[in-house]
Amino acid sequence: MKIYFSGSIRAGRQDAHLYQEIIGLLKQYGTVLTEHIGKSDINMDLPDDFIYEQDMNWLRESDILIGEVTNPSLGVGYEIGHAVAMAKRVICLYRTIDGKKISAMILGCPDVECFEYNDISDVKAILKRVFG
Ligand code: 6K6
Repeated sequence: MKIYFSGSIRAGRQDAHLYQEIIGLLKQYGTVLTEHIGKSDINMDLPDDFIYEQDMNWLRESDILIGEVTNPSLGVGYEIGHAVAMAKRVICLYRTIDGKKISAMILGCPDVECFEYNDISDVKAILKRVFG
C-alpha cells in the first residue's frame, strides 16, 4: 500500500509535529511516499517545478491520499482535487479550532471521506477503521 500524506507546508508549519505523528501511525499500513512533510528540517531550496513534478508522480503512484486539512493550504487542496480526479481513495482528517469550518469543497465532496478528531489517539482509531 503506497500512501500519499498531504499536509500544509507554505501555508504554515504549526501542525508539523502532528503530521509527523500521523505519518508514524501510517507506516504500519504501508509506505508513506511523502514522509518529508512531517520533518522539521525542510529543504526550502528545491525549485517549485521540481517539487510539483515529484509530488504529482508520487500522487499517481499512490493508492490512497491521507490529508490533514485543519490548516487550509492551497497545495493540499490541489492534491486532494487531483487525487479525486484520479479516482484515488481520499481521506481527510481535521480538528475544529475556534469554530472554524473546513471548506465545503472538502466536507461536501462525496468522494472524500472526512473524519474529525481531537488528538492522536482518535487518529489511531480512525486509521484502524480506514485500513481495517
Ligand atoms: C522539502 C521537505 C519538505 O518540504 C520540502 C520542499 N517543499 C515541498 N516538498 C514537497 N512537497 C511540497 C513542498 N511544498 C509543497 N508541497 C506539497 O504541497 C506537499 O505534498 C504538501 O502536501 C502540499 C503543501 O502545500 P502548501 O501550499 O501548504 O505549500
